[in-house]
Amino acid sequence: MDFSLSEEHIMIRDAAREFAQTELLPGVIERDIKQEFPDALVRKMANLGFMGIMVDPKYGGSGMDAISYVLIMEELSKIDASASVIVSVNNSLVCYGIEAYGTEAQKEKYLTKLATGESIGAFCLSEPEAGSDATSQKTTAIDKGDHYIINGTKNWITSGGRADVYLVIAQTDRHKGSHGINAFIVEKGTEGFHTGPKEDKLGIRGSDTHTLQFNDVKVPKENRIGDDGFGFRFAMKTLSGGRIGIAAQALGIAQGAYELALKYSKERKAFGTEICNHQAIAFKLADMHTEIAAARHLVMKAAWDKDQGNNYDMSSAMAKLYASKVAMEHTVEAVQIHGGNGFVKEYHVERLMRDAKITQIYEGTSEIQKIVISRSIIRD
Ligand code: COS
Repeated sequence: MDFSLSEEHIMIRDAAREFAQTELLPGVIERDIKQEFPDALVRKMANLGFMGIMVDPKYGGSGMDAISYVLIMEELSKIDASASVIVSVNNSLVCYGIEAYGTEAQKEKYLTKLATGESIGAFCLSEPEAGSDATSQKTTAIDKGDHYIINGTKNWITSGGRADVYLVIAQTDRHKGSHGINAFIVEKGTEGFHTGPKEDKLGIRGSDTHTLQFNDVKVPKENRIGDDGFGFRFAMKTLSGGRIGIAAQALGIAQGAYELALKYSKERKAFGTEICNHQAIAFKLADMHTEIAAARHLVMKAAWDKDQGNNYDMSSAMAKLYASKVAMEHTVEAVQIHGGNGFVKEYHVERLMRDAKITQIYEGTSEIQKIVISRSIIRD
């Protein structure tokens, strides 16, 4: 057993840390207030290889491992969770989905542009009446021989208004249940495909979240991913990797809030001493440090499972469940340590607290993670 990072991993982490400090930090408060998508920063992240971290270099990717991916995600999320979710969805849900399960033609046409950041990807599973209950897809895709016709509504879609390539999950045969679902690649601008208004969100306000409408959208058959009926398993497999990314995002949010709280507690004085010298604050810092370290171990274990070729359905669910809980609880504590200053934007922790909440909801709520974990332990 070896808990140390390799020299290469340290270099990757430090490059992401440097980028987050110098590029993401300066405008992060303003982007949050204005709900501004970081277009220029996405291009810079693409130049660093962050949009296709794990993709094979022959498709324009960086060819890194999942450990590198979580290191990058943690560093970006410490500063700007809106930027990091764009990276996470593009990497784990869209690039991975196409690389692992797409045809060679799909990879050549779509993956290279996604991995280099020339295109941005979105993953469309959630619907107004099918969020956690993902088999109850109402969006339909009717087989018309050489093409499908898609009708329906998808919502809470990350990068919904900005993406170029959309992976759309739809029902092709409702009598077959989860085996009657397929996944399709839909291009922006396809006739009948409309983007609804942008959501006004509590957190990750710099990311671009929309409802999407599909009205008789014609998609060629070669854009279906995998064999007929593979769509639900495709979504589940892809989301398992996505959950590693979101767990790392939650870890980064928690670590960012902890670092700010520690620094503040060493500077702020009350009752004649720095507040870190009061046990009420010191014990909060001890809990944060311990639980964030535990979350990091779970996140690393899930990434390691993926790199080893092990099944990571359960380890990714455990990492996301725990890291998101730690992020939520300790960002609240970071605000508390900052007192009145924690309640104003300038000190960053109120934003991290708002950003933390979504990590307990998207890519499977905490309750869904408990279903995945409990089913795995009962089955095994
Ligand atoms: N890998 C491969 N196959 C899987 C799988 C996985 N990780 N998870 C489920 N399946 C298969 C099952 O084996 C089953 O196949 P069979 O019918 O051949 O036995 C099929 O898929 C249906 O699975 P299951 O019966 O477990 O479906 P449920 O309706 O009970 O739902 C949960 C399972 C709750 C785990 C699933 O709906 C889920 O993850 N929901 C949350 C979705 C989500 O994350 N939404 C957020 C959207 S992205 S922001």
